[in-house]
Amino acid sequence: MSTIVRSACPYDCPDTCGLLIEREHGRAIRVSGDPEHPYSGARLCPKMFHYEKTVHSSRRLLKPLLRNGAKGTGAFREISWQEALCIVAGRWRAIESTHGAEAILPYSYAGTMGLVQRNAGHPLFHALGASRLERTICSSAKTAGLQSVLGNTPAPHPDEVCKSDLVVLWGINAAATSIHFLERVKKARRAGARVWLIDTYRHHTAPSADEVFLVKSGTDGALALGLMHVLAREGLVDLEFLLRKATGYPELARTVLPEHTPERTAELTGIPAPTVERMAREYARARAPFIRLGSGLSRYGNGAMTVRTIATLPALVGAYGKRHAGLLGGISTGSAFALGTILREDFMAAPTRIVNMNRLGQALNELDRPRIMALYVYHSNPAAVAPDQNAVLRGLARDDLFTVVHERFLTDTARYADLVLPATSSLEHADIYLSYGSYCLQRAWPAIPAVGESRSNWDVFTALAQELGLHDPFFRQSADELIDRLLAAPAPLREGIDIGRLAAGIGVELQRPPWPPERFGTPSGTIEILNPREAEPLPRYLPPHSAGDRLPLQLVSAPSPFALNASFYERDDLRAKQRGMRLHVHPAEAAARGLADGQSVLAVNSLGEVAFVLEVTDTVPPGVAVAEGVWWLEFAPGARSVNALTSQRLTDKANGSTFYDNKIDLRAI
Ligand SMILES: Nc1nc2c(c(=O)[nH]1)N[C@H]1C(S)=C(S)[C@@H](COP(=O)(O)OP(=O)(O)OC[C@H]3O[C@@H](n4cnc5c(=O)[nH]c(N)nc54)[C@H](O)[C@@H]3O)O[C@H]1N2
Ligand SMILES: Nc1nc2c(c(=O)[nH]1)N[C@H]1C(S)=C(S)[C@@H](COP(=O)(O)OP(=O)(O)OC[C@H]3O[C@@H](n4cnc5c(=O)[nH]c(N)nc54)[C@H](O)[C@@H]3O)O[C@H]1N2
Ligand SMILES: [Mo]
Repeated sequence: MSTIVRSACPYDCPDTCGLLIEREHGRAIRVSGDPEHPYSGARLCPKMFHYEKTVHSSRRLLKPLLRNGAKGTGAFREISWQEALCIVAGRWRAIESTHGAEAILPYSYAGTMGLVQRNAGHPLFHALGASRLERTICSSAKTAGLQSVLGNTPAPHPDEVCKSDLVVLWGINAAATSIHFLERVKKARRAGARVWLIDTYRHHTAPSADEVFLVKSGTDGALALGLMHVLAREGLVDLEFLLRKATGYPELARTVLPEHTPERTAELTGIPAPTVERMAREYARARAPFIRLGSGLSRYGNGAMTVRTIATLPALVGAYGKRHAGLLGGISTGSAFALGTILREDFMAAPTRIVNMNRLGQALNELDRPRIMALYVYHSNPAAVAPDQNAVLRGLARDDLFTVVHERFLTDTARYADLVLPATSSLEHADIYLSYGSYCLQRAWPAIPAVGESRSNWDVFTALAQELGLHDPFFRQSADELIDRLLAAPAPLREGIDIGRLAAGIGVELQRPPWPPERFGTPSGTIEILNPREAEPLPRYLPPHSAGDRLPLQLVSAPSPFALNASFYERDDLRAKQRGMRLHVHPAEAAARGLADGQSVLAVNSLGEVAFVLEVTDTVPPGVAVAEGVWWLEFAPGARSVNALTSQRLTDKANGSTFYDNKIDLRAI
């Protein structure tokens, strides 16, 4: 007899879907979308549709493993949890006494997004006095760009898009990364809206758009300025709105916009001047133009400024003052909880060193005083996902580095560990989930018992705390007790939520923000086109890092619909759908090099060399090479995957990653 229980998708995706799990004899046998979930409903993506294949994969780690061969080779023997915890505590205490606790570095990101499991390590590492990780691999530059103009103004509810008449999908492959938002866009389209896609190649979302505009990588800021130039020149600006709700338009119009003529815009972006003019007119004429902004275009040296410039555009036509219009970059509902209750920065005796996660290669190889002697990786796979893979692997191979990896699978990172600890999947532990693409909140209880001897992040960190002799009662509570404590503290965003449904494990909606906003969340309460607190008070065009690079092809390493960064590569079915680790280039680029579809090729730059299977396709414009997915080395055609070609350089603000801002050349193998 099977039963159906509820759970939430734990992955780093804006949708955070509600799940129904069919359970039989302690195993998940079927996974489907929860029709009662207010945002995601019954449909699931191709990855979660068979989540049970991940949960019960024959690749799951079942016991703690101790290395008994060279690093990277994957040679381990099984040990008990008690031995494992004792080894970690012993090595950390020894490192602390010879090098200081800052020689210990935690490394985690977003393998699970639940508030408790994701942040479970912070209290322990703060209490130890370990180095702190600056977690800016994803979209910190995007956040900084949006904040510069809009402060902490809440984003529009995603349902607003349903009644827009012009939807601009700007640098977002929604068919891969936001399928439930795309459903809403399709609804708007059926009601007559036009849909534009502005991207670097024609991907899986292109069929859902009426028009696709391909920009040169990293130049979207110039496109936004060009559109604003035309709006200003042709009197299409809503001056009355700007006067009431924004500051700095006159300065922008006087000093920045004049040089961004359609001709100059065409030179910078590759979009023809008459098209720029037409886009501006149609955007201005729309009743409710709605921009959904992705994150890819912020992963460039100019990423924060690009986002800031795009965020300025809707102000010029008064779109921030209308229903069903404006801009949605991401939803921030962290204030629904007092996160300090989990993060416990107060456990730090004094502020410790901060290490940027995008520069792990540099940190492991070069950082000094103290040198990093212990690395603890949990729900992240830096050997695959971090930039400059050659530097990361060189660091991980250091014999004097004590590395612990807490994982569900023997990932590329786990292969370099001294000690591997088996982790539960989301179906096996408790958590509470916010979303960055909707206003939903969901609590989840374990749906099945832990697979093998796997343990949750929370359980491992509390066990380690005991082993290390940390006696604060904080470390003696269960994940559920911590969740109860979080829920007990009131917060305006949670007012009026359906407590009964939350307790039943059903997704509930937080308070909907008013849209359009009455007042903007900036110090002046207006849209700050001119922001006096910025080093650059006005938006302007900054070129990407790679503008100065002479190699011929821009490398765009974009999301795959059949993976999530380096997650889901354990799945044979999903890897088969990707048909191998491919590099997509235009027929002209292939012909110029005498390369044919399906051939093995080598992509090269100053950082590394990566073998791919070539895919020749006119969905990618000349001058661009697209690699979808972040492949495990185990399944790569050569010894490296895409991040051997990406650099550790950071964005213009907020120390973000620049994954897309790299160039390569290509040759036959
Ligand atoms: N299936 C799937 N779902 C995912 C992920 C995944 O890898 N696969 N990743 C998850 C994660 S971690 C995140 S952060 C979110 C969002 O994940 P993101 O990686 O931010 O993905 P998107 O927002 O869809 O945007 C990426 C798009 O930006 C485009 N792009 C790159 N450079 C430029 C440029 O210069 N200009 C323009 N206009 N476009 C550009 C790429 O071609 C791509 O289509 O999705 C999450 N969901
Ligand atoms: N070239 C290139 N590189 C990229 C990107 C790109 O677009 N191109 N995208 C970047 C982005 S946007 C992001 S957000 C990062 C993501 O980087 P990561 O957060 O490292 O993401 P994943 O690759 O999903 O790896 C997560 C790991 O966590 C493990 N895991 C899952 N649940 C649990 C758990 O409960 N406990 C423990 N201990 N482990 C668990 C999974 O098995 C998986 O191996 O990658 C970045 N890297
Ligand atoms: Mo991300």
